[in-house]
Amino acid sequence: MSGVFVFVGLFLFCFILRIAPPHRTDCTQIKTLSPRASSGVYTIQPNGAMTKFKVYCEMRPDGGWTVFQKRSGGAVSFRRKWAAYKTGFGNLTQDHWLGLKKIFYLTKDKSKKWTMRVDLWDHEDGTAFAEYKNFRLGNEKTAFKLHVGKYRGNAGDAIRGAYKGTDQNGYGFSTVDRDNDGCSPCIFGDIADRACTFREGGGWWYSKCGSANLNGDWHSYGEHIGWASALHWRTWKPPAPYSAKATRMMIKSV
Ligand SMILES: [Ca+2]
Repeated sequence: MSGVFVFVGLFLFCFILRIAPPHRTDCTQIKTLSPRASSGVYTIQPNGAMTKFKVYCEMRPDGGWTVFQKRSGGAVSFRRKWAAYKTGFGNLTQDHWLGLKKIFYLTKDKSKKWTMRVDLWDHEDGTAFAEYKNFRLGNEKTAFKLHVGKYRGNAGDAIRGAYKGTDQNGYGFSTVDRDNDGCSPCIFGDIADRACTFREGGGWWYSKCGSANLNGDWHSYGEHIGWASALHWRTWKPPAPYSAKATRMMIKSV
């Protein structure tokens, strides 16, 4: 008789496992499981993350993308310290930075490979993009070191840089209160800077400053050319520093 109960119990246990929804690890998985899922805010818990957190998912025909940076105006300041860049700030449905720790948790899962996409919008109704294979961040001990693989796109590979010796791939993150930028000092013409954040404001994977920084101050049309601190992708619109009207950075697992 007890054998029957064990059998029924096992059957029920397996049944519950079958119908329990798998926990959501990232936007790509959500889109794969629910192909008609729409763009919006979802709660996820990547494998290896201690807690759940919310992200904005950009659902596109090529998959679900987890957004980690969005700029579209000056309402949210990106002049923030290490602690803010680590945990994230802003409003997920509007301008925000998801947080280095969350990006780290997403990309530390070695069973997945990640593509990072940068979308840029200019002030003249133009757009451009850059995609990088094998994107991941190191842990906090490495200052969330940036790793990117092969580039493709039409915005140029600003992470590897428009100038020699400014490759941001393999560099740690810097903020006004955490200097990992490789300048001690850097010489720009007749100016010597010890920290890129003095010029650029927001946090980034600066490498002797370099050619990419989408976390500087936002500038409106008419004020969008020539500022050191702005939304730069120098391979896109050289040579004068051009500040994008809007930007988005996001990742997709493959
Ligand atoms: Ca420095």
